[in-house]
Amino acid sequence: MSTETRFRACPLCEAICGLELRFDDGVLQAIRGDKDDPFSRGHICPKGNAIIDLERDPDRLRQPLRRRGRDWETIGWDEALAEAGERLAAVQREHGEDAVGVYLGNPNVHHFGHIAYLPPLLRALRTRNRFSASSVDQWPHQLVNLLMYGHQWLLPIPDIDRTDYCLMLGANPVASNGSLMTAPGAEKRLKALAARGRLVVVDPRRNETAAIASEHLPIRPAGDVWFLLALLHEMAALSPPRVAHYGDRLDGLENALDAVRAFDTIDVEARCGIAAETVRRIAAELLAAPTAVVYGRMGVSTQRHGSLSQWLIQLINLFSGNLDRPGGALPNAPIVPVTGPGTPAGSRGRWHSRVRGLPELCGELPVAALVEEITTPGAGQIRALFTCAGNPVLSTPNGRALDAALGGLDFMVSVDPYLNETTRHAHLILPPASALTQYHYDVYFNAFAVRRVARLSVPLAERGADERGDWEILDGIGASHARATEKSWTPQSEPRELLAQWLKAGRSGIDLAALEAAPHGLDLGPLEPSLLGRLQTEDGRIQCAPPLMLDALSALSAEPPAAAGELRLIGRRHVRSNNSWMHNAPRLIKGKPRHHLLVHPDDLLAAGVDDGARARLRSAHGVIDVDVMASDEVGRGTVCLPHGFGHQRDGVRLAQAAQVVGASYNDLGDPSALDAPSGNAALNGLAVHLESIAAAG
Ligand SMILES: Nc1nc2c(c(=O)[nH]1)N[C@H]1C(S)=C(S)[C@@H](COP(=O)(O)OP(=O)(O)OC[C@H]3O[C@@H](n4cnc5c(=O)[nH]c(N)nc54)[C@H](O)[C@@H]3O)O[C@H]1N2
Ligand SMILES: Nc1nc2c(c(=O)[nH]1)N[C@H]1C(S)=C(S)[C@@H](COP(=O)(O)OP(=O)(O)OC[C@H]3O[C@@H](n4cnc5c(=O)[nH]c(N)nc54)[C@H](O)[C@@H]3O)O[C@H]1N2
Ligand code: SF4
Ligand SMILES: [Mo]
Repeated sequence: MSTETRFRACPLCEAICGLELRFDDGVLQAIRGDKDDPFSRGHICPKGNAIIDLERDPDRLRQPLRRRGRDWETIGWDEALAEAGERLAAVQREHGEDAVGVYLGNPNVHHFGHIAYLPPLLRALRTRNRFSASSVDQWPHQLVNLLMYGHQWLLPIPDIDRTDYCLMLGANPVASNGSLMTAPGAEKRLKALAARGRLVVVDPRRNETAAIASEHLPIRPAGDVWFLLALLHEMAALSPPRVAHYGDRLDGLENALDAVRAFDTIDVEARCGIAAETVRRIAAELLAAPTAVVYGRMGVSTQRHGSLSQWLIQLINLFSGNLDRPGGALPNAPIVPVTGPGTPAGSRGRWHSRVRGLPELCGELPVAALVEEITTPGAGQIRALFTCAGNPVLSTPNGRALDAALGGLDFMVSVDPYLNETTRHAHLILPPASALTQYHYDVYFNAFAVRRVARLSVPLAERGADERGDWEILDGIGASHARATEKSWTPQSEPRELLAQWLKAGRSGIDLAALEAAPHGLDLGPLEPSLLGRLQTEDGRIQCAPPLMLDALSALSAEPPAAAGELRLIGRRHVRSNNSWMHNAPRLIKGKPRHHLLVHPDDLLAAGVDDGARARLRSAHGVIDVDVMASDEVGRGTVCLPHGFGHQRDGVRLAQAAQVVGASYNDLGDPSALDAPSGNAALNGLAVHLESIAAAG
């Protein structure tokens, strides 16, 4: 038997851990964390090991599938790619360019083949009906970066390895491994932080990160904007802004502070459940710490006031002098730049969605509007859909309605290795070859990392002759669409050559040869201040008081306080789940079930539902049946359910996942619940009603 050990970065989550993979006679047998990766230092989670399951999965598609009524037939690549391009072009010829919609899911950003080869295809499709998982995720961050710093990816990263004090809201890196904060082995890093200084977690649930933190402050779902307003207000009462080192590069700070001061009579405890004196103490602690950083993530962004909250977080870091300062929040300076000349800075409102008139953000429309754009007749109606690495039926609000709407499309093509809840509606499924056969470089996650790092992943095996790499599929669709529309199509170089070009353009001095010579990756040092020199706003200053934020803030004053006795739904992630798509991996689904709705015991009593019973959960938009579990991790008024379940649907080819019980959170989702400035979906904080099945009738 021949045994070989090879290395690459994990393609599954933002932590980009280095992996050591053992192949026996060419077959992947074992995976460990790569202890020589200077960034991840041997860390691996159960999902990393589950790559073995993905490689062996008999349900994984390897050749194109074409629908034949209720059945599927396997077809060759040339035929499949030709048909994909031709049918998209045919719909556009008849109904206009916007009649083709696009949905891009989360894994796109995990594969160089997608990062580099999607943009030319999207340019060729010329549709304004572009949607992605960004609008159920980080849009508020992109919008606030754009408004304040002039570029969607001038993103200050919390310097968690060096800070003395971290206030963390709506994030659970111990389960999720950091997000817009690439930090492999986040748990170890945060434990070190808590030992060195203080880690305060603000979250409606005592999550896994709160369990290792110095302190947990339970907050009412979607109450963050009130907490952050009160916090900045208290800071401003305690100290003048510590902003001398920004010189004349600040614009509008006093305006912003005046707008915050206008909220001086708010009853913060009534609004968010955190007492005023606690807010005062946290303000003092933030100002007293030698270095401090506030970080807010998913739980903050996917709620009604996501953008306001992210704006206030930037202002708080700025006010305390910790923006663009070691130990605070600083943008990374990656060797393949995602900001600066030639990169899309971002935009808002260049066009609007047809039905609801929602503004475009950074070239896309809110995915919460996708259903109505498919089902509402008229010029510009979406009649064909291209999905790539996405499962919007389980991931976006109003998933059940989307499930139905997809069935009515004239044509749908999905680039995806699985026949799942979404792709079951496709006419063509184009499955990419394993990531292990592809070149990869983490263009985005190196840019979001808490250190300056770089790591190249080279193919560890050859793809099969009857398989295609992701980049080949995307290029192939573009070429056939161009043929069908009689346009020219210039294929890009192959991934290795393309990456070499990008590295050269980045002028870091690190070229492909240097990356190839460092199979475990390069550590280029800690984050360094660079924001002021990279601002892309028109006047080159930080815009502290963008009119869009000031308007949203004044609208907030009219919002009524939460009604007593209502239940608000929030989500959670588990280290053995990955959004909606890894429940087909046997090693991830074994053990106790993880789909339960967590309910405070008093709320169970009030609802007349027994611990462990199946009960009915209702929102204004849907009904699901859930298994409940009494838990004091959540306070009264908060119930908690993971997303990404709900696999029991006709025609899905996921033998393992089909046995995983649990309903889809997003079947309850309200497509009109948005963070208004960005259009991001307000997934968290949804009002729900719980009752026993018997009472529901
Ligand atoms: N209620 C609720 N909803 C949420 C969230 C939440 O916290 N709560 N989180 C939101 C967030 S943050 C996100 S990012 C979205 C995710 O939303 P999506 O990206 O739509 O969903 P995923 O579950 O990540 O689905 C990934 C899809 O990509 C496919 N795939 C996996 N690997 C590859 C590959 O290598 N190539 C290709 N072509 N396809 C691949 C999978 O089979 C699957 O179909 O969900 C959002 N939805
Ligand atoms: N194991 C695993 N890892 C993952 C993923 C996965 O599915 N599984 N998904 C990946 C993806 S796509 C992403 S975007 C990241 C997300 O990574 P994180 O941003 O860390 O997201 P979550 O782990 O969902 O944690 C969100 C927290 O927000 C809390 N929360 C909900 N509502 C509110 C609120 O109103 N206010 C406050 N303050 N908190 C609230 C929830 O209780 C939860 O603890 O994780 C990535 N990593
Ligand atoms: S933490 Fe993320 S990157 Fe690391 S092994 Fe797990 S899934 Fe892969
Ligand atoms: Mo995400």
